[in-house]
Amino acid sequence: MHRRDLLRLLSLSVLAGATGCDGQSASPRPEAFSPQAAAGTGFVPDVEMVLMAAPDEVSVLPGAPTRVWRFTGRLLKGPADTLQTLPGSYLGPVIRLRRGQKVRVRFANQLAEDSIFHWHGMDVPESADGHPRLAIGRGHEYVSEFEVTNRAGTYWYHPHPHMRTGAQVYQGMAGLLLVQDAEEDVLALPSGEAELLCVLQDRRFDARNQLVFHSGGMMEMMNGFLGDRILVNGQPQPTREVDAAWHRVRVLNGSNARIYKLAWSRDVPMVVIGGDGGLLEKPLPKQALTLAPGQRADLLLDLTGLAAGTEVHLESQAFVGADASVGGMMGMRGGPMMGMMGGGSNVPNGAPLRMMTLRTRARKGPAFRVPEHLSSFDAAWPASADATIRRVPLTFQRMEWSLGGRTFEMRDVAPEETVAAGSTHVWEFMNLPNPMGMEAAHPIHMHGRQFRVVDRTGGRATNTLRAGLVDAGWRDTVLVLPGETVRAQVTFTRHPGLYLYHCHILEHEDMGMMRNFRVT
Ligand SMILES: [Cu+2]
Repeated sequence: MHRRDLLRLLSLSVLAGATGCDGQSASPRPEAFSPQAAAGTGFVPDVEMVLMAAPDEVSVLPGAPTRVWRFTGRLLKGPADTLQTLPGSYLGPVIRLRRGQKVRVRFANQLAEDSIFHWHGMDVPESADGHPRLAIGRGHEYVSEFEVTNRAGTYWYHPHPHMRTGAQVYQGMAGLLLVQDAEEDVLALPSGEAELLCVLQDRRFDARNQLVFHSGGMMEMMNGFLGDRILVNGQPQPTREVDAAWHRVRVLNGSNARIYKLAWSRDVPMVVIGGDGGLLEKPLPKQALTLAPGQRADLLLDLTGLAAGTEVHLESQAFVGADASVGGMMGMRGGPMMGMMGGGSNVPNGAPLRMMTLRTRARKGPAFRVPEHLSSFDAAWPASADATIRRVPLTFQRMEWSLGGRTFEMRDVAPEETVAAGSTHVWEFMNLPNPMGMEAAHPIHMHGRQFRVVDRTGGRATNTLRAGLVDAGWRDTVLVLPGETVRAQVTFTRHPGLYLYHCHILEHEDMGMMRNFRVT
């Protein structure tokens, strides 16, 4: 027996003992698959940590604490600032990694149900990608190992078990992963107190401050779950005292289904410097920024020149709910049928929101000038003339959302879903009209490598989310509005194995709007 296997067995028995777990409640791993073996021998990590998923209680609203499920981290090896706890938040630790680091993560599941988690946006080996067939039961540990090859950017991690992703993320299971590299270092972007991390999520609470999730009602599955309170890092409408200085604001839409149209109050411009997969070529000023579930935005914010005590709010501007959510012949476009069908939230998609307040102090920050040029990596994107073209209709059929005419089967891979490692494809995500009028905006996420948006055609010119879309730069999640076709060019990972692509409205994903692709 290898030493590592012995250690693993020991840690399992320790975990089982710690919870009084008798071992019978722990379900066996559904497939013989050894991440240790897959990662190969001789892997010497620069960073090693335990990420434990377990029930906990946190204070969210005044009064009783809220029961959540959350990740907690413990660093075993690596730089001391690798893990950062967000104060007062149910979110998992912020993990800071550098490009080139070798990382080993020991995922310990102390939840009452199976789980596994995914490094969203990261190009990692199959064994570290969090496919639902790899979910482990309570008391078990899953070891994943990978080298950080992604460029600097804002990534994240969240569970990915079969049909339970929405529920587990909703209970609190998510965290940020920030990658740094030399290209980003050169820019000396605002950091420390001047770097604001904002994870946007919506939740519903009962009278005892406990989370209320959907009941599986038809409209909530069709639309995706919408809460009626917006939380930033797990807190409702937080206010932060900040210097009258430049800030870097990194935003993740970690909501199950809600789309935001982000803007600052006081007409403070939104300066976008990065997206899902790192920095853009140059700063992009926007009036408002559409951010769909799963997507990230990297922003610069100029608060210099503001008098002490000035408040700037992060808002979501109003948009037409039907531009994002399900329509249909049954009069469900926000009509009276909505409530009867279990539409649920009294804060529909598109309702204007105030999410966070920044209040300036008298103190000024260090001088900063926005770089004219951010990244040459971004400019070097070659549009491929000989890419393999594949059409992927997004449709509503047989009362299900589907991808390419199919829904998720644990190991099923269609011929057109089999791709050669390192090959370049253009996948055309076609959000097709449905005879019943059932249509929705779908944020389509591909695991593995980041992709580029080649173009976006069709749809309604009047769609109120369209002006806020940012398709520039490297993306892993792209919002396809009703009637649109988005062409995405991807060069697949060099790691062989089974990966996923899916809608990141988590209720759609859990309903089966997800498929495997196999890299050969
Ligand atoms: Cu969807």
